[in-house]
Amino acid sequence: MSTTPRARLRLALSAALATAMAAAALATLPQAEAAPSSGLPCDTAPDNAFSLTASDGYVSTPDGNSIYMWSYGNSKRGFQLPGPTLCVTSGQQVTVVLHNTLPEATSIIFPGQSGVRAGGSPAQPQFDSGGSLTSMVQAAAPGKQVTYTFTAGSPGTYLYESGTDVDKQVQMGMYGALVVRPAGHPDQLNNRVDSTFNADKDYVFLLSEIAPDVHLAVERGQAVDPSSYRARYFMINGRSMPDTLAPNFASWLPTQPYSALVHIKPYDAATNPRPAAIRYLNAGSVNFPFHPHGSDERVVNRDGRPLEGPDHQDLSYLKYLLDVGPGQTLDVLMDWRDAESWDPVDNPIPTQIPVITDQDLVGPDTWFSESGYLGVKNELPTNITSNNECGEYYHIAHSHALEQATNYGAAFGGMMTVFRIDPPNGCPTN
Ligand SMILES: [Cu+2]
Repeated sequence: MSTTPRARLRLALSAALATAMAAAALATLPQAEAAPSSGLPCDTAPDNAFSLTASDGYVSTPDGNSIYMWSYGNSKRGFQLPGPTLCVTSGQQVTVVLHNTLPEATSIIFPGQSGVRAGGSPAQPQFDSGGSLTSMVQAAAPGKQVTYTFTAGSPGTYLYESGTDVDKQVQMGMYGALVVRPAGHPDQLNNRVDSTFNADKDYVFLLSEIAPDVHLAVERGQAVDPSSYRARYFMINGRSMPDTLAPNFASWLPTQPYSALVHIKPYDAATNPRPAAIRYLNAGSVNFPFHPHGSDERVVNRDGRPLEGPDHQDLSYLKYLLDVGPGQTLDVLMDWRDAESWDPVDNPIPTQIPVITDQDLVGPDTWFSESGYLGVKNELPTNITSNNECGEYYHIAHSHALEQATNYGAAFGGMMTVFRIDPPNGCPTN
């Protein structure tokens, strides 16, 4: 999608709205004070012993719909979509106890981890007496529990998801992210020094899709008709645009706690040398071709493995459009650079100010700061109120399969968010 002034206006209005909503949520919600408003809220546990409960619940979509889901919740907090982001360190022993409150058996598989045990035995596919596969791993019957253990493997990002009736249960929402950090280097994406990032700028983008007819059938206790599968909602971290911009633990999204707003500052060799980390995961059934506008990203891990040769040659690569395949994870480094070296005196690159009718598109408020350049706000026209706080940039980031950038067909929405870049010296109000 090109960034016409009109498109930029729409998305930036949403971004400014999200900023205001973030401030409101921080003022009212106790758990938001503990978590950053954007970025990765990790679930950690003493001895890495996690307790998850498989349960049902509802999520909301920006068009006012509400969808029946199944998911994994932290047993103390309850249902959420996606499941909690579990953060552990490579080489540590991890225990996950799964309590099943669903009406049918369910389980967890940990793709990319080796030596997984379930109930004390090696994790392995399960068959009925007739030899048909019933589950890819030992499952918990309704009302029962099962314990999985493994030693956290190669640093990187992994899906965890249901291994039972996979097509249905994963579509119903049975997925989450597992982040494995390098021992001693929580600020690296892998064991390589060149994967170092700004530890305060660590983001998870768990991509998924919802086919509402499947959810309605399960809610009504009816058989799922595979031919009725048609994805209508596309999510980042269980939310669709513009909900993706709301802060972590926003009170109005009680079962969808994770933001997808990226909030960074420009690269600066002295004051901001480290890139942000973004961890892409695809829990859906089709490719999600995702890109942020304005910047390439450097892919350093794929499926929890570093991109390097047999002699540790660096095989990471810069990419504009990341085609994230089903079940795949990509860990990337991302920074934003002032490519044109703008300077208000020495290099005042011309910029085109949108005409006033475009700025007025959605009422008397506008995002535009009357300057095309980071950190500068010019005088605003009469009767114009700026939602741009301090001359910050907003870059849209979205799936380039444009039906995935909709809410039930209505553009723009779906698998879309915003990267916010504050001026080098920060934003006084944020
Ligand atoms: Cu685009």
